Formats: sequence, C-alpha cells, structure tokens
Amino acid sequence: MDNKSNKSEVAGTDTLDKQNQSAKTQQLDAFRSDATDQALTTNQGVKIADNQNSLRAGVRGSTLLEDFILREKITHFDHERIPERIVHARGVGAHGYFQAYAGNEKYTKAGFLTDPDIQTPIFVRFSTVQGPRGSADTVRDIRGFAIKFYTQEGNYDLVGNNAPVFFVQDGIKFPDFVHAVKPEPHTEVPTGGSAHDTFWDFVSLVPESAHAVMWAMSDRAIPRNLRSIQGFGVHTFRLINAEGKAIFVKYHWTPKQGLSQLVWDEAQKIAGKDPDFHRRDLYDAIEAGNYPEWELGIQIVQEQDEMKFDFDLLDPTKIIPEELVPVTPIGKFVLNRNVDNFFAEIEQVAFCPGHIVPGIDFTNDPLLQARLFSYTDTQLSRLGGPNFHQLPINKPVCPFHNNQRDAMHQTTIHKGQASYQPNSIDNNWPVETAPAAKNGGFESYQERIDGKKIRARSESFSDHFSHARLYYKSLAPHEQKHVVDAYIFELSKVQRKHIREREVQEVLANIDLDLAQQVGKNLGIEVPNSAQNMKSSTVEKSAKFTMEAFIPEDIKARKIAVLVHDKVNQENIAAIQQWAKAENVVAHILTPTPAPVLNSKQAKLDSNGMQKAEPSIAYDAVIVVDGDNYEVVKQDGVTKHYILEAYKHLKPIVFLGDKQKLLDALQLVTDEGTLSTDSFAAIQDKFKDLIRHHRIWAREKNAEAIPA
Ligand code: HDE
Repeated sequence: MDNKSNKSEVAGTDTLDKQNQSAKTQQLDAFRSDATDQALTTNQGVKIADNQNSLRAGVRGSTLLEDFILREKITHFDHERIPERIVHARGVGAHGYFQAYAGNEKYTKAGFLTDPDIQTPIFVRFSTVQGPRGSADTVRDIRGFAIKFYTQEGNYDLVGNNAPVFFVQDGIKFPDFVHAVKPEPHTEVPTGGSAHDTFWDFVSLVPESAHAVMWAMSDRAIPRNLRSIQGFGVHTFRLINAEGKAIFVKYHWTPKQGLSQLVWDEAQKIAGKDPDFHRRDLYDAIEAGNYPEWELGIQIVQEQDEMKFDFDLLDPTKIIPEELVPVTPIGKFVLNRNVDNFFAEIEQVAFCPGHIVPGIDFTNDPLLQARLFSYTDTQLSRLGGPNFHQLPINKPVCPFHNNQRDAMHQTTIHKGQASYQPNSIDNNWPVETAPAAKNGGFESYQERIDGKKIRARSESFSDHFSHARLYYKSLAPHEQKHVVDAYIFELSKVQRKHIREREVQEVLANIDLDLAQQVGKNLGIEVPNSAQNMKSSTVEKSAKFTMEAFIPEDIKARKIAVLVHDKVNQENIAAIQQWAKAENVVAHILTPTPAPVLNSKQAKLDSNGMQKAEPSIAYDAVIVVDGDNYEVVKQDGVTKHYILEAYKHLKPIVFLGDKQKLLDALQLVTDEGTLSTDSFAAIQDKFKDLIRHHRIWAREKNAEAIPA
C-alpha cells in the first residue's frame, strides 16, 4: 500500500480509522491461522484420526518409535520457548495508529510525521526492565515504552522508557549495570526488584546513575497502569527537513489518561494477588473500547544552540527543563487493537533504535551509539537468525527488496538469478534511490567530525548530581516523602553496611542534604552537614516533574468497587449504574458470595464478583452502599477489611445510608475523600473530582495508623 491509498478522501476519524485497519491488519491477516471448521492435521497436512492415544504395541504395550504423529507433536512442544529478552523480558503490547498534526514540515521530511492525513499503523510494547517473563507487573522499576511505526518509508522504532534519563552514560557500562540490577547470581533473588546488594553496590560506586535512580525511587516507578505512564526517547535525536536543515530533539509522550501511581503497600500486595495487573488492565481497556491515547511532543534545540546549556545534550543522564525548551506537540497515537497471539506478536516483536527512516537521524550520545549495535545482535540469538524482519509483526508495510539471501528461517522465495549488484542478468534490479525531499533514499546527516580517536569521557558529562536534585526539588511534598520512603525500604534490604553508607553519604548527600539526612536517620547512618559536590542547575525547579501536573480531564475506564449485602438500597444502585455509564467507568457490584443478593425491593441484584476475590487493590475507589445494613457489615470481616484497605491506600470512599455507625466501628478519621450521604446523586460530581485526582494525599498521616 502506498501513501496515496492510505490517505483520507473524506475528512473524518471513522474513515481514517477504517483505512488504518488496512495496512498492517491486512498484512497480519495473511499470516493468521484460524482452525474453525478445519480438520486437525500434522504439520505436513496429514489428517489425524486419533489425537488422544499414542501408537502402542498392544493396548498395554510400549509406545512405538514409528509414531510420527506423537514424535512431531512432542518435538515441536520441546522447542516452544525461545530465549527471553535479557532485559525488558516482561512486557505486553497492543496495536494502534499514529497521526501527525499539521505543520511539521519545518522540522522533518519524514512522511509519517508530516502528512496529517496518514494514520500510520503502530505496535507498542510496554515492559519492566529487571524481571523475567513470568515476574510481577507492579514491581518498582522503570517501564520500557517501545513503539514500532510501520511507515510508508520503512519501519521506524522509537525505543524509549517512562523515565527521561538512563543509569549510565556510555554503552560500555550497560552490561555492568544490568548484571548489578538483575537477580544475584548465587540465589537468583530478587525477582523483579532492585532492593538488593549488587544494585546498590554498583549505583553507589557510579554516581552518574544518581538521577535515574531518583526516578526509580519515585512514584513513576510504580505506575497504577500502563495507560497512565509518560514516555521519553531519553537520547537527543536529530530531525532533518526537506532542505537538509537539522534540529536536535527530545521525544515526550504524554498520556491523555493523566499520570497515576500505586502506593507502595498496594504495589507489593498486587504483585502477589494479581501479578498480571498491568497486562490485564491494558487488554480490558482496549476490549471495552476505552482506547488509550498519547500525544507526541518534541523539545527542539537549534543546531547552533547545542552548547548553550550547562549540561551536555549528548549526556543521557540529563533532561532539558521545559522552562528552557517547551514541548511542541507534533502528533498523537491511539492503541485500539489487542493482539491475537501473545507469542507471535508481543514476544516476537523486535525493536531496534537503528531502525530509522529518512528525515530522522542519530546523535553521538555514546549510549545511543552502543544501542545501535546491541538490538539487532540480541535478536540473532532470541529469534534464531537474521531473518526476523520477515516475521509478521516485524515486517514493513512498504515493499522491501535487496540481495540478502538464505539464512535460518528464510520464508521468502526470492526469484531471479542475480542476488548481487551491479548485475546485468536481472537488469540491475533492485536499484538504489537517490536522496530526495520526499520518498528518497536514506542519507545520513553530514555532521562534521574532528577529533582524536580516544577512550575518554567529555568533561561536559561530569556533573552527576544537579539534575537529580532538580528532579527531587520539583516533586510535590507527598512525592518527596515517597522517594525518602523508597530509599529507606530499598537500602534496608541491603545486607552490607558499607554499601548503605556509601549511598547515603556519598550520593544522597551530594544530591540534597535534607534527603540524605531523612534517609540516614532511619538507617542509623551519620550524614555530613555539608556536601562536597553541590553544582546547581540553572533551573532549580521544573513544573512538569510532579505527577500532579498531569491530572486527566475525565475518569474514563476507572474502576469502582460497589460493596453490597442483602437489602441494599436499590435506588442508590440504580443511580450509581447510571452515573457509571455516563462517565464510562467500570462499576462492579461486589457481593459476599458470587450469588445474587436481594435488594431493598426484594429483587435479585446480580454479582460482578465477590468481595474476597476482587480486593480493593484492584479498584480506584469504593462505594459502601450498605449503611443501612450496619449490623451485617459489622459482622463481615471481609467488607471491613475492604474499606480499611481502600482508606489506607488513599482512595476515595463513599458511604451511603447510616454511615456514622460504620465509620465509628472502623475508627476511621473522615476527610475530604470520605463522602457520606443518603443519596448517591447528591455527591456524584464531588466523587468524580476525587477520582480524577486519584488519591487523597492529605490522608497519608492518618492512613499510617491502619495496619497493612
Ligand atoms: Fe535497551 N535493550 N539497551 N534501553 N531496551 C533491549 O533488546 C541495550 C536502553 C529498551 O519491548 C534489548 O530486543 C543496551 C536505553 C526497551 O522489546 C537489548 C543499552 C533505553 C527495551 C538492549 C540499552 C532502553 C530494550 C533486550 C545501552 C531507553 C525493550 C531485548 C547502550 C531509551 C524493547 C531486545 C521491547 C531492550 C540493549 C539502553 C529501552 C539487550 C546495550 C537508554 C524499552 O538489545
């Protein structure tokens, strides 16, 4: 399919949506296998008469080697697993489309970024970094955020994270960092987390990690779901326009859903009760038609301004404060289709920062440069050879031809005798395409290079603390407290005293003395009264680091637990259901057992789940409709625990009916997040607002008194 046929003739999202289904969907259709109405066969197409019994020498005799059906089935099964990714092994993904806003030609000539009529098919994979494939979703970790754009000029992969900075400055340190954060070699513990000696040993010895570690200790590393995380390209990239003019850019993806986090106690509990929490949420939201959406923005720096900052643009441990360079929105993407098969799509997708298209180029960031090698290399062992681009999920939607031939898992039957160039046998096809303003061949940006061949780091990479401080100082007070708590928790798990001390005295003290003293006090570590390395950043506080800057406008797809028992007030139930429908939120009627309860009108009210099996940690807010049922609730430990846990996790709670007795029995201190009323309709707007803000941060002190 070419650009033209992918263009909208009638302006309108529906038309564009339909056209978007076309390119990648049609291509995937060609590979999909649907066994409905089909006979069971071997891989050679022989129909199988008995799939229940192997071939035996007599009904009680030994199995025969000649049973080719058994051997084929077991052999295939034995090889079902492929090596998991060395990092980012645990992930989930979905399909969607990207659409550029108008007016980007001045920045780049890339077709998918400049033509607002094209909906470019995309595939996004979110991941954690540390844990293996089967690890829990809600561990404290940075999240991977990788997008493959199937553009008309080739595949473009933007392989980013939900933090804008990385732990090391040079790719040569990446294996050291990964060995340190991965489970320890003698025990293979811990799974999915960084709270152990080797991680803190490494990061306390390598202060360039200070800023990224600060992000990992912040609420960004325990997101509520994957629909509400920001994405960043981390490195500085280049965009090049049709005139050949280049600019430096940093990529930002901002979720329309806003940002939201878990509280730490909740994150740990979910890791046990529902380790698939994030992947289930993404799947369910897309199935329900609540398509998550992100805006793509760029921070633009003109070439001549490369050196004007007090940090180096090529240093991936630094951000550009938005106060110095605002984010310019250039497009949006929507995820609107779940995969059919996890393995074929999510497991086999192969990203590579080196997959770029004309109009985009790299910079000399030494971390990025090493990545350009690593990703293709890793696919060779993961996907078994160099033909992984032929797998349906990785295949470009535009035509691709060259003289690369053979190798493992070749699925293309190449025609023609000449697999070399130049040739006169096949008229020299396929031929090169000269670079051009549009649809031309790829041309690297002609950057002037003049330097000695040297193993050394630029002096401009030497400040490691000022941006960590900038991030910490920019957080809201409750977020700063969470950072302090996270350092205390993680370092409490470190067995070696000297590692804890080094982190507090030599890293945290150089970031912020107060932070170091708070952490140090709790760990019994002395902190110096003055720091040695206090270079400050020109911007001391930046507005877009606190998650409070990203409160969504609506509460679409939020989940509300509605706790009920027999005799529950049906008028309130009806009002809740009507409101939920209007706001597009999921309201689950949770009953003591899966059986329906009898409402106040003696009618059956169906259950969406039982309270014991659908715990409060799976919901954003709770409504207790049972005020008038006080005596029953008082006897029900599950319901009481439900309410207390939701309170502890700072969630909005509505008490309907005679709430006071219940509040007294639970010994809850009421606050702005505990709404009490007889009629749900009277407080629904206030409730919506609380859910939009997600947590009642002012409750944190009182919540500490509730047992975990
Ligand atoms: Fe990766 N990284 N990385 N990384 N990375 C991989 O590639 C690597 C880095 C990121 O959903 C691997 O296919 C090196 C930064 C994501 O499939 C591997 C260096 C950022 C994903 C690899 C880095 C990332 C990966 C493992 C330092 C944020 C998951 C399997 C030079 C900008 C992609 C694979 C997916 C995956 C190498 C640093 C993000 C081993 C050598 C910085 C989101 O090739």
